[in-house]
Amino acid sequence: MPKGRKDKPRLDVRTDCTAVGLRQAVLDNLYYISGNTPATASPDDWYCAVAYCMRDRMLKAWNEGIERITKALDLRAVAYLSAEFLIGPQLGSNVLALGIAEPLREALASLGQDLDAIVDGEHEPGLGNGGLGRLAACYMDSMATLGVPAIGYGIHYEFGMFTQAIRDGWQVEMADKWLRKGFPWEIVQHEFAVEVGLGGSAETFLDTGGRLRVRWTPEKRILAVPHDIPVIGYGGTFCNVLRLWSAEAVDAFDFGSFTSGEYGKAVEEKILSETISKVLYPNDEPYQGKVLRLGQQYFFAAASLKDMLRIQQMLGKPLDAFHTTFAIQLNDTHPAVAVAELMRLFVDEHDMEWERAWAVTTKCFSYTNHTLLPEALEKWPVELFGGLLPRHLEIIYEINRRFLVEVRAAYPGDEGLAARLSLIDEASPRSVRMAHLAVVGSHAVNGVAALHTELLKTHVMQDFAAITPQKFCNVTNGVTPRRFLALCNPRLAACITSRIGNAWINRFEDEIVRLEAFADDPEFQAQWRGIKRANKAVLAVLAEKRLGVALHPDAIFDVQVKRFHEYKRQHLNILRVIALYNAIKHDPGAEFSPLAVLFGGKAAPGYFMAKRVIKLIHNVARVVNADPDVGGRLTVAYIPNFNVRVGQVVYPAADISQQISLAGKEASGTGNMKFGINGAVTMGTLDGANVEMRQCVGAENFFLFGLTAPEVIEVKRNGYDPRVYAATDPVLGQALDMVASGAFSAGDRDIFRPIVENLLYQDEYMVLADFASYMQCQASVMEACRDTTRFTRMSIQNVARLGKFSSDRSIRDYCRDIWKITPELG
Ligand code: NBG
Repeated sequence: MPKGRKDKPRLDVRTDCTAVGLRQAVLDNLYYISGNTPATASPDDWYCAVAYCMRDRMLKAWNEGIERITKALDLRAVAYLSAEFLIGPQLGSNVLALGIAEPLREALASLGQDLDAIVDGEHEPGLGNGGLGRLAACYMDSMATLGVPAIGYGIHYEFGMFTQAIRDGWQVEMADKWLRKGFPWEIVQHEFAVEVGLGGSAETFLDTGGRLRVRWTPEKRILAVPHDIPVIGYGGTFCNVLRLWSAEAVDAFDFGSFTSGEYGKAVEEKILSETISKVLYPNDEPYQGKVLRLGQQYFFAAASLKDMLRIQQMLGKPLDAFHTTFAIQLNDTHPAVAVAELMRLFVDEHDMEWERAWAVTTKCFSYTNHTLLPEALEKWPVELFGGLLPRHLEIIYEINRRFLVEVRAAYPGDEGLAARLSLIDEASPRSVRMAHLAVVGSHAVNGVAALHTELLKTHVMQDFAAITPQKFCNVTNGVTPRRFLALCNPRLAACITSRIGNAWINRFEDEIVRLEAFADDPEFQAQWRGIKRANKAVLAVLAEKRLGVALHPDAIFDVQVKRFHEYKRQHLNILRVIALYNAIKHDPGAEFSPLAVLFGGKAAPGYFMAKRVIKLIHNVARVVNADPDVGGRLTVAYIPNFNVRVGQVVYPAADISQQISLAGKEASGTGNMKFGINGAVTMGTLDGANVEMRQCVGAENFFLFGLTAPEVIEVKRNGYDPRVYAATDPVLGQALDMVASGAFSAGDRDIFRPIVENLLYQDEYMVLADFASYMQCQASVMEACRDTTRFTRMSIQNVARLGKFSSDRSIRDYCRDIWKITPELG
């Protein structure tokens, strides 16, 4: 440095958070990473430059987070094992966590760029199907915000959830190439890659000490390469990591084959290995027979456990203290094979006594069940399982043998009980019951809403609850108020903050209730309505642009967005629309408050009925929207390709949230909560978490209809005949007749016959039984909406009273009741 020159303090463009520093940092990243100047940069280049800027500012906390887990001897961390993490767009939420939106906005504006446009341009990673994967992401957010050390372990799918397009009303699936332009948030950690075996055989041998041991010789080895994504908590100081494994070939290129001219064979291994993490399986498809899916499950469970053991060894802690380092949460049964793998590692590879290994294993694991639908409980045919994981099958048999010895000792003579509890279903084909493996291998099992846990204990897992009642507990789901209020609804967030300060963002449970004081304040009410209207206008622009459908922001926005499944009953909703349409047609002059009914959600590609319901919605929309008698008072729209990003526009714009599953079928639901905290009032059944939401908001702030779970069982027991309902309710009868007679399909009577016949002759989810009650409920909704003061109060009270449904509360519950971890912050 030449003498005498006055040193200006050096601007650290890698961490500075002023507008000036951020501006320079964006320019530097633009130039040094993508080789662009502002003159040549594309929107993607700008996005990447800003993303790297944020990542740079997360690295300190990120590294501290990794050190925390790998250096602190007395610390217990959560290992959250989940086949899905539906993390959604990253830029907006990271900017929010770091708290630098304003200087960043200013920096970008000075470069002629708009932060919101850049945020909107992000292509989200669709690494999940729906609620389960999104829940995992909300929990990662809450753990980082509360200061709970955690690693999320999952799969780095090359193709996530398919992109949905609609052609002539039918769903068309397209590959989701989310990695095409790279993913700036992740860091690939080649040095922590591990090998995972598959197939082959297991044999016994005598070790040097003369002991009988088992050795598994896999036929195939695959390299699992970790891709780390930072998960930073609100406030920007605490950071955890999401570690997603991608499959690579151990030897990507067989030079021998290449030199002998077999070019295809030279890369065969690479192609086969990479298949493992190629694509996310859509749910709602039968599990049977998908060997690749079991391969995926084992792949990520095994890689994650190896990684944890590496950390344990790095800490210098003995293996039988493994449970003091990690609380391993099984998010559904997808990673349940980890129970057998940890036993294999302990017993076969580290020569631990079976009893000791089992004691440590069961202290590590806990299991969350997410479904009551019997067809969704995973079962693997023994033959398929043994072919892929021969040693694990033996271990499962041994776990089962010991378990059944205990059962028979405690309940002598009750062979029925032993058969029901067995990890093996003896019915043909014999199969491994993954939920049973998860329950037996865990010290805690939880359902995801009070009703769901109750039904688990009294029905689906009744026998386990009888023999080990202490294992069962409830942790009601929650959603992060950061993404699903602060980020997605900035107008409402600012309005709330102006009244109660901003502590609600990370203390939602305690703070949001203070909004109650303003529920009847006319000025606040007017502001509240203005915000809802503005949010609806935003959605209306999107609908106009993407669908060519005109939605009026003064209409009531009535929304059902979620995966398509018969138990969720989108067909009940569309039958309601048809009935309302008929009412208008019957008396076009009668008063009818404008109503916009919106749908969104994907159907599994192989789910015939769900796809047909999507088509029916489109056809009904075409007829209703074009009818001059309706005159725009009833509008139907289907928003394609529903994902996290679309959700962030939809939730803030809803007046009415449709949560209409048949009671006893939806484990919890989380969309219900996302709508609720954005001020939508629920029209719903007593199912899943709706039950608790209604308790919190009060019956007067919830539109209830339908059979209760016990009534469902009762009606079915007495022999449910849907035709009786169709014959005795003329409104329902007419709606069904219209669908059947081709009123929405230009006279084609075939296209929707499967739906109508299924409803009339089967109706497993009791659409017809709940229809009349749903229509009555609709009448009370219309009445409530006519009284704007009353409806606004309902909306405010929904937000104010839903503090419980923050995922921060859920994580505190897990920490206290299951993981025995004390959050470091908050
Ligand atoms: C889903 C349930 C939802 C629940 C989420 C998250 C599966 C297997 N289950 O009701 O259907 O909200 O899990 O717990 O995806």
